[in-house]
Amino acid sequence: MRIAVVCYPTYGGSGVVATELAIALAERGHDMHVVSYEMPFRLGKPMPNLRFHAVAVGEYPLFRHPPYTLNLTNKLIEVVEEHGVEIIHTHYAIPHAAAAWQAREVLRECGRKDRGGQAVRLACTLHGTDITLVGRERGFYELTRFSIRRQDLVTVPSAWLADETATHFHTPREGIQVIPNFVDTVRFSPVADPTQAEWRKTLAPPDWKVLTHISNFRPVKRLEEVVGAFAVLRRRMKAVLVLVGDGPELPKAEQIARDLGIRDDLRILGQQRPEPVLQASDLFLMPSRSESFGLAALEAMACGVPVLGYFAGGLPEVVEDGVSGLLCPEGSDICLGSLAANLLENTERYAAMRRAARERALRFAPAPIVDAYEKSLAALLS
Ligand code: GMT
Repeated sequence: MRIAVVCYPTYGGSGVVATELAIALAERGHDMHVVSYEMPFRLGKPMPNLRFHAVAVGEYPLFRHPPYTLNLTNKLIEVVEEHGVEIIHTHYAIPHAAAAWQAREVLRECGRKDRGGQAVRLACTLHGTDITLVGRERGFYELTRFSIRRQDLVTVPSAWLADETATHFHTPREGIQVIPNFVDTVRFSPVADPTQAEWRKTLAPPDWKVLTHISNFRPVKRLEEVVGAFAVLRRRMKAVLVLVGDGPELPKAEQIARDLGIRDDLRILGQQRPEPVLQASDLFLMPSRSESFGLAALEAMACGVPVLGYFAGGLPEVVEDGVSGLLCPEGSDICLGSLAANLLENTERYAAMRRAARERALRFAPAPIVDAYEKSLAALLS
């Protein structure tokens, strides 16, 4: 197959999934073209059949906001015609799904007959806030709904997001395919004892516990509840809270920690490769209320780190409560902190949960999930 993949290049789950999938499909011999405004950060591997096409953004004094969607549409038309692309696979609907639809309309009307672009098929993977938050804003809703309905294939990472899409975007539920996120279980793998992990010494004294949260620190991640849960646990044991990532909620979280007298127990690391931090962690906190899947939680589990979160969004489809992690009623950071402390105090239960977390993550290993994408994309051409 010849596929154009459209994604955001920055740190974030949708870009990671799009890039890893493009690499995996290229390894299977497909001709892959990644289209974005910058080279995605995980697309480091040179391969002859995996190319990156940068979208140059139009600058003109008249434009207060450069019209990126138009530049993207034009780039897609060009890539489809030049490389005989058969499928445009967009990740995150806004504005990618609309740009792909526009490109197809142009190609249908005036694409070169000898290039086959007139028959290009459209696939879109919805990731989360394109449906639960941004896509529902009045300024985006109608076009997002329309362009989702114009796709030949729509996939989502969880049944929960499929239901949300059907309910709020009036898309037939049976037409939405659930294909979960996947994790490289070799790159993300546990160490036998997290207290001996390479990074541990730099994070905490030997007898202290390490709790970790990794995200883009946007309001949807509930950073204040991460700190709240940690504060509950900290009253019962010596521990540090490691924060990896960057984003607008960080100053607020620091202030809450200051008010609670635990600011010195925060380890704010900024953007980091997640693996060494996860390998040195005892628990992972993800108290989002509308996480479509929780790729960061899956990466933690692959490193043998049990996850604590809420019975909310798609997280219960990833974390089995009481087995590979612990889930609380939505919004109860006190519950999260207490359960976390109970678990760390029970050495045997904790060890069993570490094993179960890794076992659960192995169910999301790349091969069968890439198979599912490959099959669904191939069906568009048959
Ligand atoms: O929806 C977003 O916030 C953006 C997106 C991203 O680019 O990070 O995250 C979503 O996609 C990931 C990959 O499918 C999921 O694992 C995340 O759960 C999801 N985030 C949310 O739903 C908040």
